[in-house]
Amino acid sequence: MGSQRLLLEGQPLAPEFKPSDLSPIFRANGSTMPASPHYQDLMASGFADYRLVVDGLVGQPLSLSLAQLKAMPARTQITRHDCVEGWSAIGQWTGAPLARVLALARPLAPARYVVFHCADNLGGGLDESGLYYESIDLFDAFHPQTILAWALNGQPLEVSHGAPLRLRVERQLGYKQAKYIMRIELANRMDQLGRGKGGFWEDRGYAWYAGI
Ligand SMILES: Nc1nc2c(c(=O)[nH]1)N[C@H]1C(S)=C(S)[C@@H](COP(=O)(O)O)O[C@H]1N2
Ligand SMILES: [Mo]
Repeated sequence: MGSQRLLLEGQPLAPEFKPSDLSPIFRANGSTMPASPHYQDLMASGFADYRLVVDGLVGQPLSLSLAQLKAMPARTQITRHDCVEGWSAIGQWTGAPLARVLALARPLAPARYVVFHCADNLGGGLDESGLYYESIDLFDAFHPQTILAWALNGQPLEVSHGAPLRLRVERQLGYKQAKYIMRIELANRMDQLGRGKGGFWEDRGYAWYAGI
């Protein structure tokens, strides 16, 4: 992570591709249909009642509808997704730059991490201990290609790919790309979240920094 940060100091972009490079099929992985009644209700109404909550160490907590997120200036990028399980796919993502959402929420000085709380319980069971979550630091959060994506290949995000909103943080591996984002929390430590390692897979042994 240290050497990558040195090399990436100027926030260079991850490679972007041409429309002709798009993968014919972008496979879905991990959760593909959150089972919670709350998510099922949101899905049934086309996410009209969805709200993205932004809270924690912020000066201005937010609650944004999908329409509000889509009305923000969007960024579109064609990038390659790399999953640790050994597959990759090139897709075109469109969404609101996370930096813009954070600018509205105004992170407070002690904030160090951006935590994404998701709707799906990949760990199974009935309690919340298996809910998917992820986190990145502010360096990656403010990168121009870090977006809250609501479209893949020009179409509204399908449920299997994380509808209505998923993260793209293009210089890291697949498991960092949180799908089904319900809440974004600004935090200054990770040891009180989940099992303390900063993400669902991190809690199960994966590295927190998944730089490519
Ligand atoms: N909420 C949530 N986000 C998730 C996952 C998941 O199971 N739940 N799986 C991760 C993994 S391992 C990968 S490779 C990608 C897969 O994204 P895709 O389904 O759009 O291909 O999502 C990541 N984000
Ligand atoms: Mo993955």
